[in-house]
Amino acid sequence: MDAIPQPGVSRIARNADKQEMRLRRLRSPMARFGVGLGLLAFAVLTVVLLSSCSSGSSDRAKAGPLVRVTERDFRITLAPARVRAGDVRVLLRNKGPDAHELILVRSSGGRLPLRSDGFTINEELLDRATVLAEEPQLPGAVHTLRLHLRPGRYELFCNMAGHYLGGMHAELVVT
Ligand SMILES: [Cu+2]
Repeated sequence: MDAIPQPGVSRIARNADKQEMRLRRLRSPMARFGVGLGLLAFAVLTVVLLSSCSSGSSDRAKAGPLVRVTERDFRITLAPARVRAGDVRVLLRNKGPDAHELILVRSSGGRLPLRSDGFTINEELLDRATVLAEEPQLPGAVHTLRLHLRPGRYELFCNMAGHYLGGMHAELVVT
C-alpha cells in the first residue's frame, strides 16, 4: 500500500544485507572454529546438567516408591497397589466433593471390626495395627506422606460416618 513509508522498506533491505554478511562470515574457517567451540561448550554443559539430574533421581530412589492414593466420594484408588517394603512415599489427593480422612492399618486378612453404631470401624481395637491416621482433608487437598512399611497386607480406609461402608477402602500389598 502507499501508506508504507519508504525508510521502512530500506530498513528491511539493510537487514537482508546484514544477514548475507553474517552467512558469509560463517563460511570463513575462523567462524566455523567459533561455532565448533560453541557446540563443544553446549555439549559439556548438557552432560553436566544431565549428570546432576541423574543424582537427583537416585535421591528419589532412596526415598522409596511412590503410591498415589486418590480419595473421592466414595472410593479409594491406589496406584500401584503393590510396593516393596521399606520407605514408601504416599501422594494423597482428595478429589471430594466431601472431606475425607485416611487410616492405614496392617490387616490380618479378615474383616475390620465395626463399632456398635454398625457403620464405622472400631479404630480403638485396631490401635496396635495402625500405621497412619490422617485427619480429614478438604476437597482439592494434595500432600505427600512418608511411611516405612514392613511386608504384609494393609487396609486403607476413610472412617467418616458411612464412608467405609460406602466403599472407601482399598488394599495395599507390601512385599
Ligand atoms: Cu471419606
